[in-house]
Amino acid sequence: MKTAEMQGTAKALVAFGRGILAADESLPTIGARFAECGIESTGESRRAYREMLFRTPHIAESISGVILFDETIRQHADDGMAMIDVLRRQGIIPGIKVDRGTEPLAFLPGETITEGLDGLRERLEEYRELGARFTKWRAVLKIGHQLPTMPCIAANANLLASFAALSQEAGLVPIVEPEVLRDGDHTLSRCEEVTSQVLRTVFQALGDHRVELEAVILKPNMITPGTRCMDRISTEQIAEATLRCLRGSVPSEVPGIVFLSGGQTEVEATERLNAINLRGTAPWELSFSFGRALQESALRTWNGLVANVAEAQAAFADRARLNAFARNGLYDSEMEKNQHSLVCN
Ligand code: 5MM
Repeated sequence: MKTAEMQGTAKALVAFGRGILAADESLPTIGARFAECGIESTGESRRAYREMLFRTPHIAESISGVILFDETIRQHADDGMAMIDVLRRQGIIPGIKVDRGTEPLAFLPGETITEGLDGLRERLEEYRELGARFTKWRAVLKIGHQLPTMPCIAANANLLASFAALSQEAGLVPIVEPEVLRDGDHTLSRCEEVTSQVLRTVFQALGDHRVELEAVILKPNMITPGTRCMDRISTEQIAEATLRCLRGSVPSEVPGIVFLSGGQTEVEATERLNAINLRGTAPWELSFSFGRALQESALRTWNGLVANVAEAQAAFADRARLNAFARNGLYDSEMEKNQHSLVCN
């Protein structure tokens, strides 16, 4: 019963023409994003910002699910409705980030482990009771001189698998996010090599932990060169390398792959998602679970002011719609010119 429900949820999350909004920024991350716009980060400003996003008219046409932060799942909208019900009323599936961030790994300088397994079984029960239907856990891998190390990859893969197993035990679909960071001067092929190794290790661990792959969603990075790499790489090369990596690492039972944006610009992330979807058939749905690449224009437009809500919602709706097109391979860069809001001050 639980398995059938989870498979249905997983399919709905990666349904044709829709994708996921990652709105699960932890307090330091949302604080940094707000600070860039001069907005003070308080419980109330975070609540108002997220209510603005979730109440965007017709947003469920492009957004299938939203990943929430623990604070948000307990908050209420201006009219007293639980935030999670604002999403459900829109026809959006609520999910929850359950990891508790990263800590440095002892004796492995520059590498981190993701924490959050302690008490997770009880927290998952509570989140399901509150209405969440999927979960997310992010592991962070850094490319550098002799990095990432195998112990770091293996430790994070095992934690992702433990998280996924516990989530499914609670009837929640796990989004497994092993993010290989873009920071660095590494080449496209180095990113492909590392990401392939990470993904293979993660799927080995998921199998060892008897996780049902039909009820798992993978949230990987696209294969890109490092942010300080000087090579000129085309969108098509990125799409080709990304698909080659996924074909060699991700079992076909997985229903969907939703990319993180990882600091790409909004337009870059959309163009690359589109190119990936244009390159022929793949066994999985290929969609998005962007944070920054869905929110950047909306956040800058909102700027903490009630007066800007409608315009910010238009900016969010535009970006979500363009990514929904890209997720179907139907995006064209000309579409960027016809949006409501071309904002970024
Ligand atoms: C939205 O940011 C998420 C939370 O990150 P922190 O725990 O570090 O605050 C993050 O996991 C996000 O879901 C993914 O990294 C994708 O976001 P981007 O911005 O890379 O698309």
